[in-house]
Amino acid sequence: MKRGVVVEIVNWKELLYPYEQAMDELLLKFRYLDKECRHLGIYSPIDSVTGRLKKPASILEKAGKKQIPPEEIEEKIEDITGIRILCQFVEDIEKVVGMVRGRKDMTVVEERDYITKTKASGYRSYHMIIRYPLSTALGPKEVLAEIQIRTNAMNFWATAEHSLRYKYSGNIPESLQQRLINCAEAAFHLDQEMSTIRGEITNAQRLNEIKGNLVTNI
Ligand code: 0O2
Repeated sequence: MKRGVVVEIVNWKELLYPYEQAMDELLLKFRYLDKECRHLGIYSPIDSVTGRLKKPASILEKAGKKQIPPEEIEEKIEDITGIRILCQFVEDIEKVVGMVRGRKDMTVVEERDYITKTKASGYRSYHMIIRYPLSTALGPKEVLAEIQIRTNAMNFWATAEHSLRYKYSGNIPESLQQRLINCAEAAFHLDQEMSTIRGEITNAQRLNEIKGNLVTNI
């Protein structure tokens, strides 16, 4: 089907509205999970949470690439709502994964571990596809959403590589690609090194938080 025809068939505003609601709700829930851990004085494996709604052009591009007809976009494109959870340390990723698996307000339908199975590009991240129930003005509705869980180092690399992929329309020159692979390896080693002093860092952060709370409570 031609792109112009698809643009006309899909009512984007109507289609995207529940996905925006899902993004807002999930952002709030994961941010509160982090906030609650800090409030209780227990270690939070979450460093920060962001979300994005896939743009119609990007949805169309993916649908075209995967030959998905317009009526199947909602069931087949799993990352219209995208949540990204950043962690300080690699070890925190499995803690977040466990937290997501244990939740009663969402169902995990698929997991993709690009950390153990690093992509050829050098990309590392843990992806979880969830089915998320919404209460909308038109009644109950379920949407799919993708949660990407990665360290700050993995994210630094992925964000830079994503910009380059966009700039070169997916065809990054060979020499640059090799340097990106070198950078991915450096990020991997950074994560490894940071893990070796994890205890020191988290203890220092806890102390700083306690000191900060004492100052604000005066
Ligand atoms: P955006 O702008 O983030 O939405 P496919 O698109 O077929 O490769 P699939 O099957 O939908 O992927 O699922 P996958 O690979 O689990 O997740 C795709 C998303 O993961 C991408 O979304 C990126 O966000 C991220 N990703 C996957 N591979 C790479 C990579 O090599 N480099 C970077 N920087 N990110 C990657 P979109 O739709 O491509 O982009």
